[in-house]
Amino acid sequence: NQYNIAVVGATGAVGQKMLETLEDRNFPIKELKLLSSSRSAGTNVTFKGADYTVEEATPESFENIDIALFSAGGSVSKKLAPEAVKRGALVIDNTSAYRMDENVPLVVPEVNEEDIKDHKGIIANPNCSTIQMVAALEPIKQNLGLNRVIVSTYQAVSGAGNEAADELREQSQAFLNGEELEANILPVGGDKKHYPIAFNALPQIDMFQENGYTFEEMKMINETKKIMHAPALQVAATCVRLPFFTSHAESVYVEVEQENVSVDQIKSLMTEAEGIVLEDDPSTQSYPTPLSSAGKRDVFVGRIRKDLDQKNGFHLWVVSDNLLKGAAWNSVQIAERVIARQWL
Ligand code: 11C
Repeated sequence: NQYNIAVVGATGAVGQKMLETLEDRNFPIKELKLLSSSRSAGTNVTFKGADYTVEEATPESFENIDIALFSAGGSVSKKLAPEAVKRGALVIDNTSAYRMDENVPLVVPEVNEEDIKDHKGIIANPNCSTIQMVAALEPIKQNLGLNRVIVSTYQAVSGAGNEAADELREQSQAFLNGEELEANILPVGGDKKHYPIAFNALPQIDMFQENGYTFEEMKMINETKKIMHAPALQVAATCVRLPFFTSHAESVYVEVEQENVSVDQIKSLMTEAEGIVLEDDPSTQSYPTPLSSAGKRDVFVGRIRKDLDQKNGFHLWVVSDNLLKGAAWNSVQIAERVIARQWL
């Protein structure tokens, strides 16, 4: 069987990776429609050697579409995802528009694939920093029980889109030339103040919420509980943007339920888990980094240590390509599972 696929937001950082991933996976595509906001319509894009012109997304664009992959921002998803569903398409939405909607499954296939079957036309793809963390946490929860998670992130600029990546490039050049740095986008396009990201670290990703956490931090907290079916899990997050282009890294502290757990037990769980690669050997300085994981679909885990004071506490270092497992690959993986399990 082959399917009619629409990619909404085809010219964005995630949209481009969606196309690369569909091509790499040789996804069974009958017809491909590339859509965007009016601003990027008319752009030419190549897929499997053929040229496509990106069209402006309208409700009628979704006639005869089987699966629509959305990543053109929350407002586009809010407006057009219901139109796509009305016309019979399954929407896999990579924005935060529907993630916490109780009628919408929020899915990381390695963690909660079965939730897909309850979909009512929309399946949400979680936030990138959430996806890689829950992929590593789930085998721990399943086998050892999990009470508490405290995460600090080290996130790439591409999470904030192509314009943020351009800003890092320009500021880095300017910094090395001894020029003044111009900041117009980061930490958040829509916020009042902007700070340079080049040679800097910004402890703000997305807008501040009333409780003092940023929206990115609250996404990690709320999405983790929903995906893992663990409303009582204690989760705290601090999200930080750093000056590199690809892959998010995370320092994750966990407290497990089971007593007397060893580091080797956690290492074995990571080795056996689907989609996880263990890179952890201090004797050979083996651990994952943003550069070493960029362009790969897996989640990489290293630096596993026992806490020195808390007997059930462990520290992990979790790294993954934010545009692949964090976005495009997770979405395409959901589409593959939907087809394999006949849940369309
Ligand atoms: C970032 N995690 O790195 C964000 C990007 O909710 O899908 C992903 C935003 C989202 O800025």
